[in-house]
Amino acid sequence: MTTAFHVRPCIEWGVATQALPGQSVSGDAYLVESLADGALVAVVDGLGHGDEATSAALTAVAILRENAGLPVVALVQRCHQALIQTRGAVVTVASFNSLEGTLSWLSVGNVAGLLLRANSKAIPPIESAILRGGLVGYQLPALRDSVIPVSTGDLLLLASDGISSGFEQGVIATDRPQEIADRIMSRHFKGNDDALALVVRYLGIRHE
Ligand SMILES: [Mn+2]
Repeated sequence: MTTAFHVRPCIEWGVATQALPGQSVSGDAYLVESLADGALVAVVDGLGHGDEATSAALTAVAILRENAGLPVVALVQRCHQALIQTRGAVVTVASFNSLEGTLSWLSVGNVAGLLLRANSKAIPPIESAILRGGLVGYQLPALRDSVIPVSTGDLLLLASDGISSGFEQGVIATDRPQEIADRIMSRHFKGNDDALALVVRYLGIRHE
């Protein structure tokens, strides 16, 4: 007997974006890409704003999409090579592995990354991506990913610096990711920069 498993995406997600007032395009961009045994998500903030920032951010997103199955360190290295001719960008990339139940993440610059644990007794209840100074396409710090266990229901929040810090406060973790992203934007948009909030809930392995 052969059994064909259809594996559904291991995440659900929502995103909210807002350009700097007066700008028609945002220099912030994101990626959500399903993998055979996981998913890659990222938020990219092109330096400055306007068309050149958008170009840098979209170049990075294209590289991430084309190479989504690679480890996050290799992804950032490839983005760096591709962005040398651009203004550069800051980026946080996070790769879920649903076979191992892990999240591997890496930040260059100041795109905030937080993982809110579904288990209210988890210690710590919130994990933060380690933010290292640098600019992809210009100057990379030493690249090392962090790998942490991830459990069904855990909530990953990625936010560009157009979102004020403390944005995780008031998040109702049981809400739909799109509702959470919209509320973060309405409450924490600074107004002096492009802003993007990506909210991802890990669902674990789901066969059907
Ligand atoms: Mn920014």
